[in-house]
This record gives sequence, structure tokens and C-alpha cells, in this order.
Amino acid sequence: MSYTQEIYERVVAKNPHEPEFCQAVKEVLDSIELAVSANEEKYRRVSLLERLVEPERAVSFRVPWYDDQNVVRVNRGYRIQFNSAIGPYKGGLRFHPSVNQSILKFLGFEQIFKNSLTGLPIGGGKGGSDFDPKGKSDREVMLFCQSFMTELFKYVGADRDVPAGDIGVGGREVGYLYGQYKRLTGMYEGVLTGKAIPFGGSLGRTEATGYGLIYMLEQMMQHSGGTLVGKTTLVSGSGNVAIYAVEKAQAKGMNVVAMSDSNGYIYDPKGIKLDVVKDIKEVRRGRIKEYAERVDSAIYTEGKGIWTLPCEIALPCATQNELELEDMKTLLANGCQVVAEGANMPTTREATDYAIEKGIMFMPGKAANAGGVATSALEMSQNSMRLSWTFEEVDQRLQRIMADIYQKTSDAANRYGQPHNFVLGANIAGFEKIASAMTAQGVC
Ligand code: NDP
Ligand code: 2IT
Repeated sequence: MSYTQEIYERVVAKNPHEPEFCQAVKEVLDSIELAVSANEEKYRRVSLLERLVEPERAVSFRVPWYDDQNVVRVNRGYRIQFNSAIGPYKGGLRFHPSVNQSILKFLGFEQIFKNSLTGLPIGGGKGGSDFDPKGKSDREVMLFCQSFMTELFKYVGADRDVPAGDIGVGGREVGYLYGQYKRLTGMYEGVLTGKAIPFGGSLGRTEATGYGLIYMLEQMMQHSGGTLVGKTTLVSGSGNVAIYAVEKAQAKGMNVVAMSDSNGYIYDPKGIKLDVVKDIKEVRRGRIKEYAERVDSAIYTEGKGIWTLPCEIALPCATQNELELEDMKTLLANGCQVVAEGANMPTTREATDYAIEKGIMFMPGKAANAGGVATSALEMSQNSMRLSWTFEEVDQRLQRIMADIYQKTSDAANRYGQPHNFVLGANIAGFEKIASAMTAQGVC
């Protein structure tokens, strides 16, 4: 049995109740198999893979808070500090009722390789809570965030672990978390990224994941002799990643005709009016359904049918496992040629394999959505230097980073004789740097 297969079986046996974590580990181990077998003796000697799949630390804690009826509520908080071989733990916080240890371990594990690909000195981590911000008042969200940080502050710090946003955590939540950290520690330091501009945030961070996704798409098209202009595009989700992906896609001349949320999707053949979406989602925290009530050319459909619409490019930007094998078959049958993941692991393994086999150009989230965390690392640099760069400077750096990630991914895929397999390329390129850092640092 190969070393990677052996480790995968061990992970499944040890974590039988963590399907998402096992899924993420399997994808990585399968795609690095060739790179591992070329160095098997060296890696086995230091149990490199055994260490790679075990978080350095995982904390879980009680988060009690008062709701507006003065009832004490209790949620569960987590921080998974997965790997610090190349820098302080770095990765978002997710607040969503579905959050559990399996989901956060999958996200933390993926983050190791993504962060490595950025070329910046950041390790992998993730955290969050099963708290649901939907329908909560600002005061409830603040009290929750303060209670969450009252425990989390023991484990984080600008040179230790630097959380940021993810699903359900945006500028508002990061602000409340930052205020409480400062109050508890007396330290004014870059302990979180995605902060607002007046207290150390970076221009361009809000846009970075979505913009970065389109910069990656541009690289894919340039290297395959195609263009983005006029391409009919579907973008699932209508949160931070989706909104700024649509903004940059439209600036590049793409024709985005659909977006969604967890209730349903809108189809607007005249092209999505992003100012309406921003008003619904960013200002009023409403539902995507309202778009069709405000825009005559649009129709709203309940449910997860967005992938049944015809398109040339599909950008899943909502959540894990939202694009399944049947969806990929439908996309292909309807003319889809390119899929790039704005979300983390939005495509199931079966759907990914099918896309690659059928020649759909497929860019995995680790490479395609790395612009967000890369810009977080730029925010950390600015905080350390006590400087703020202009939007243009940050955006230029983001564009260079995305081009560099494309190159590393494509080079690794070529080196292993599978030039069209960007999943293999991204995982190997991310892994090689981690493996050499972990080997050099001894058994730890
Ligand atoms: P937001 O909370 O801003 O938006 C999430 C969007 O996805 C919403 O439209 C939400 O709909 C939808 N969604 C969430 N959960 C589900 C679900 N279970 N089923 C269907 N739809 C769902 O989060 P982000 O935009 O920040 O994150 C989106 C994805 O991108 C996630 O996978 C995240 O991990 C990933 N990502 C985020 C980065 C960032 O910088 N923010 C960086 C890299 C990756 P609803 O409002 O109905 O819940
Ligand atoms: O999945 C991700 O890369 C993020 N949610 C962003 C993490 C970060 O630290 O900016």
C-alpha cells in the first residue's frame, strides 16, 4: 500500500465522524501521491504525513451570551491551529449553524496548502462557531463576539495566530472581536485581518477574494488562448466572495446572469445589477429573492438549481459540496468550459474528477480563492510596518500573487506530466514548501 493511502486509511479510522475532513485529506493525499513516492524514504523517516494530518492544536470552548430577551444562550467555539511550519496560523472564522469540528478541520487543512501557495509566510488555521448571525440584532452579535474573544484571546496574537472572516464573519464581526481583544490584552496589534480601514485594515481586503478569483480566471484564459469578454457566467452565493467576483467579472466584460443564497437563485439574462445585490446583502442583510421583486428582467427560483442554467463559466462561491456530479454533468451538457472555485471545496470529488476527465478547465479553491488570505498577509505586513498602502498598490500585489500562483500550479502539474490537472498542481506546489519546512525544523 502506498504511504499516502496508508495515511488516508489511518485518518478515516481515527476520525470516523469527520466526513468533510476525511474528504479534504483524501483529495490532497491522492494528488500528492507522486510527489510523496519520489521521496518516500525521506518522508517516512520523520513521519511527515502522520504529522501533516494531525492539527498542532485544536481548542473548543463554551461561548455564553445574553440575547435581547435576556436569556442566556450557549454556543460552541473552536480554533484549529493546524500547521505553523511556514508562519503563524492564519485563516478565517466561520459563524454558521452547520459549523462543527469536521468542517473546521477540513478548512484548516486546506488552508495550509493555500497559504503556502501564496508565497507569503503564513501557516494554516481555521475557527468559528455554530452561532447563527442571521436574524440577530447588532447588540446580540456584539455580545456574542465579545464572549467568543474572551476565550479565544488566550490562543491568538499577531505573531501566533491571526484569524479573519469567512462565512458569517465580515467587517462588523471583526470589529467587535478586535475591540474585545484590545480590551483584554491592552495590545494594539494586527491580531485579526479584514479590519476596517480606520483601525489597521487594508484597502482592497474586502474585494480581494472575489477580485483574485477573476485574476486567476484571466490567467487561465490567457494561457489557453481564450478571453473572458462576453462569457456567460454563473456565480453561486451572494456574500463577500460572490459580490466582488461579480464586480471584477463585469469590469472585465463578462456577462454574469445568476447569483444565489441558501434559499434560491436569481436569473437575470440582462446581467446582474450589482448595486441592487449590494443593497440587499451588504446594507439590509436581506434575501436574494428581493432582487426579482426589484428588477423586472429577473426571475427567482427557490432551491439549489443555479447549475441548471446554461453558461460558459461557473464560479461556485457559496459553500462546501454545493456542486455535485449531476450538476457538473448538466453544466457540461449546457456548454460550460471553465469552473473556478471561489468557495472552499464547493465541488465534490466525483464532480471534480468528472470535470477534469471531460476537459473542463478546473481551478481548485486553494489556488483560485487564495487572493483573500494573501491580502490578509499584506494587511499583516502593513500592520507590522505601521504603514498603509494605497488600494492600487495592494491590488497590484494581488494581481502579481495570483499570476504567481497560476504559474506554480501549472508548473507542478507539468512536472508531474498532467498539465491540465490544476488540482494536482496546486496540491503538490503547496505541499512541497510545507514538507521542506517541516523536514528542516525537525520532529515537532
Ligand atoms: P458570506 O457569509 O459573505 O457569504 C456566504 C454566501 O454563501 C451567502 O450567499 C450564503 O447564503 C451562501 N451559503 C452559505 N452557506 C450555505 C449553504 N449551506 N448552502 C447554500 N448557500 C450557502 O461568506 P463568504 O463569501 O466570505 O464565503 C463564501 C465561501 O468562500 C466560503 O466557502 C468561504 O470559506 C470561502 N472563502 C472566503 C474567503 C473570504 O475572504 N471571505 C476567502 C477564501 C474562501 P445565506 O446568506 O443564505 O446563508
Ligand atoms: O478561506 C479563506 O482563505 C478565508 N476565509 C480567508 C482567511 C484569511 O485569513 O484572510
